[in-house]
Amino acid sequence: MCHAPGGLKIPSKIDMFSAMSKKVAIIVGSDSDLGSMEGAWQVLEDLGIEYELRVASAHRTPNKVKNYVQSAERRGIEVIIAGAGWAAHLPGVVAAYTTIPVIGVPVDSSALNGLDALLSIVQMPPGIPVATMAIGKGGSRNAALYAASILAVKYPDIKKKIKDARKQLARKVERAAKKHDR
Ligand code: C2R
Repeated sequence: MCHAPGGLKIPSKIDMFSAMSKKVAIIVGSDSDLGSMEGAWQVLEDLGIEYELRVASAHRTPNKVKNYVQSAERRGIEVIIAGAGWAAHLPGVVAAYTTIPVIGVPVDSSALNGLDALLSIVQMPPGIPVATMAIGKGGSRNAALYAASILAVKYPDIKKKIKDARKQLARKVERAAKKHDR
């Protein structure tokens, strides 16, 4: 950030470059979802994929959702992950405002433990699809991996990182097998 006369903050060239290189946007319906959703940014950070995170609600801040999604498309975001609990309309509404692929994560924040959110996200009527992950923390990690797979079609370095992560996962299973197989 550069400081111009009058206290104005102007993004430096470096800021502009890193903002442009952000490929994934994560939107959560409430800050109460952050605990369930943190696996998404942990996985993206492990894979070295730039992302941005916003709290915005289709129910409570509909204009923010619309403006943010439209700006994300203009700025070159390539995949959006949207996580919400209860009657989780957020991922579907996000998908309505863009042709960027949207991955929905049902958050287990209600008395129905996320089953309500799962059905709200997965049962999109034909026309505006949302790729739906498992409920909760596992789903948020898979959302990031799925986002990486979408990006890997275009970016060979991301493809290699996914393959390396899978090899690591296999090694973990083998280590456990060595310990327990009998
Ligand atoms: P609070 O904890 O803020 O009351 O939110 C959020 O994702 C959260 O899980 C409770 C739950 O409401 C969800 N929420 C949605 C939407 N906005 C908030 N499902 C939406 O627009 O779909």
